[in-house]
Amino acid sequence: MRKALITGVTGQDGAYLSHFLLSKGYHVVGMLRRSASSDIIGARLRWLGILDDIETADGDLTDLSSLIRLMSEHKPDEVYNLAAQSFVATSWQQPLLTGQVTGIGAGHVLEAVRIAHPQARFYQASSSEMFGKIQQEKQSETTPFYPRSPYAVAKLYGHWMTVNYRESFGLHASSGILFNHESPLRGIEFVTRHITDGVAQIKLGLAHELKLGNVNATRDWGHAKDYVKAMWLMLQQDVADDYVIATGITTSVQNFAEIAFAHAGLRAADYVKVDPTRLRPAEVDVLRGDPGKAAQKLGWKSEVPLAELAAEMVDADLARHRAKK
Ligand code: NDP
Ligand code: GDR
Repeated sequence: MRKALITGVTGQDGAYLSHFLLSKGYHVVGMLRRSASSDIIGARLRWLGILDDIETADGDLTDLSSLIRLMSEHKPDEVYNLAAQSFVATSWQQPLLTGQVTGIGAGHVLEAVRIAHPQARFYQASSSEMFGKIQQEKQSETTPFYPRSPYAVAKLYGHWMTVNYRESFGLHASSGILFNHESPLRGIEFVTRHITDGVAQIKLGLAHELKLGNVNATRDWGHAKDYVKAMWLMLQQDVADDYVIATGITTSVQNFAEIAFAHAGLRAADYVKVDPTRLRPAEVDVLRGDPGKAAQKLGWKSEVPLAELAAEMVDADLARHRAKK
């Protein structure tokens, strides 16, 4: 039985990736950091009905010794580094912590692999945020980076360390440059989930307006369950490499809100209020990925269209709020 170690297993992608790997017959070890709320941190895994199907192990991205111990004890075939301080807006409030977790943390995992188990195949969760102030209209693996937040700067460190450890030490280390991907398990602070949760609350009479920041920003949004498959495909290749994972279509926040409200039979214009306190110190105005290399080399493509994704998210939020009522 093949064994995978996942950092960030309690997050959106960790939950979907665990589900996918279990369906492929893997033994999944999920690294958990210590929490005073251990009863709720497995909520996403529970939602997918797999909390009891994975093995959990203590560790923290900022604690190299815990990572080395994990590699030597479990000797995983595949290591997926998904853990991060992943909310861009928070990275201006906690820039150094973001650097330590999202940047240096990736270095720690690479070091643990190199020291304790260099045979493992390694996946780094890189991000389209690294393109930031875009240098090309469609961003591919060869597009120059221009990070616009402490989060993106930290992700660049993790990305280049992955490339460097592959080139320096021959590790099978791949970096997935993933564009935004969403689901009913998306954190509530991210804009799509903030919108679908707001739509559900308004529909059920629990709220009367939805505050948003920059509604003109556009993103290339796909479904998380499609994107975790791409992570796995990267580690099945004979040669490690870097891949952009995206739909190739970009949509504004405003447009996403209109789609989500319409699904609930409402008009976004009646409820959306722009709140300047939600604007960021520096914005990534537009992102649109070119998934051509992933299509050609991995045989991967995004399957779920945006309207279907938004509908699934609104329906899940409606069901959650109805259950609470
Ligand atoms: P989430 O924010 O949902 O999950 C982040 C995970 O990291 C959680 O499990 C969290 O644990 C864990 N974590 C945070 N700090 C530490 C730490 N110090 N030690 C150990 N674990 C820690 O992120 P997503 O699932 O959305 O994203 C997965 C990865 O992919 C992240 O690295 C993100 O930056 C990157 N990414 C995401 C994209 C997206 O659109 N979703 C696009 C491109 C990249 P806890 O539950 O305890 O807080
Ligand atoms: P992003 O996701 O920063 O792209 O990072 P987020 O959903 O937070 O923002 C997307 C865009 O929407 C604009 N926006 C708002 N954002 C939030 N959160 N709340 C609002 O009310 C709001 N109004 C407008 C933002 O300004 C931005 O332009 C996500 C994370 O998952 C990262 O970890 C990942 O690397 C990238 O996607 C790819």
